[in-house]
Amino acid sequence: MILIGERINGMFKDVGKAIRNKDPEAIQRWAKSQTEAGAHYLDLNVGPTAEDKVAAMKWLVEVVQEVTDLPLCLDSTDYDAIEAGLKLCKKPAIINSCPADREKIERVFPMAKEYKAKVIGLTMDKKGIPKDRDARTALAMELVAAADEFGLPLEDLFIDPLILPVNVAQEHAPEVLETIRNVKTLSSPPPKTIIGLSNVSQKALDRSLVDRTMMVMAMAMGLDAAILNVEDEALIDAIATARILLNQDIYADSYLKAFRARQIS
Ligand code: THG
Repeated sequence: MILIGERINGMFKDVGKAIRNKDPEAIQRWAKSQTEAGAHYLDLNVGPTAEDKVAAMKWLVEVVQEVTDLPLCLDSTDYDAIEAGLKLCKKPAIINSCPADREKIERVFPMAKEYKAKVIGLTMDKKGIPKDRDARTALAMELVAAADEFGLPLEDLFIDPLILPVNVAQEHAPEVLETIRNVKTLSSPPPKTIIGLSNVSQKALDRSLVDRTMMVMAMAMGLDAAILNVEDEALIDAIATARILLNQDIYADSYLKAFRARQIS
C-alpha cells in the first residue's frame, strides 16, 4: 500500500498561512512528522488562497526537500505550477492530477514522460464527476488508452475514482468501491488505483472511524494507494490488519509493530 501524506495542503489553515507568509517552519514540521509516521510520498498542494501558484509550488518543493528525502506528489490544477515543481524534484514525482479531458491529457502525459513522473488520472471530465460506476469506469478506460498512446507504463498510472463526503454524497461511496474493482480488471497489467481518503469524512462526526472503514473496504476491492492522514494511528493499524486479512503480508503476532516500522510494505 502506497501511503501519501496529505497534510501539506493550503486547505489547512496553518499550512495556507505558512505559504502566504513564506514561513518554512510549519511546513517543515509537517514534512518531518509525516516522514517519521512512514509516508512513502508527500502530497504538496499550495491551496486555494496562494496568489502566485507557480512561485508557491517552487517554494514548497524546496523547503520540503530540505528536511526529507521522500518523493513528492504535486497536487494542483495549474500545470505551470506542477511543471515548475517537477523541475526541482530530486526524485521521480507523482503528478496529481489529470482528468479524462483531451486538452489536459495532451498537457500532462508528455510532461510525465519528460520528467519520469507518475500520473493520477481522475474519473471526471468537463461535465464533472459521474455518479455511477459504469461512467466512472469508462473515463478510467480513456485514461488507460491515453497512457498507452503516450507511452506511460500502466503501473505509473493511478486511477482515482474520486470519493466524496459521505454526509452530502452518500450514494457515491459504493460506486467508488465498484469502480476500483472494475479498474483492476481493465487491462493487463492493470493501472494502479488511488483515493484521497479524507474527502469521505469531511464534516463527519468521527472522521477517523469513517476514514478507516472506507479504507479497508477499498483495500478489499484492490486499492493500491491513498492520500491520507498518515499520523492517524488507528487508520494505519487498520491498514496493516487489512493487509494480513487479504493475505498480502504474512501473519506474525508482531505484525502491527512491523508495519509501523515499515519492515513490511
Ligand atoms: N484525489 C486526489 N488528490 C486529492 C484529493 C483526491 N488532493 C486533495 C484531497 N483530495 C486529499 N487531501 C485532503 C486534505 C485535507 C482534507 C481532505 C483531503 C481535509 N481538510 C480539512 C477539512 O476540510 O475539514 C481542512 C480544514 C482544517 O482542518 O483546517 O479534510 O480526492 N487525486
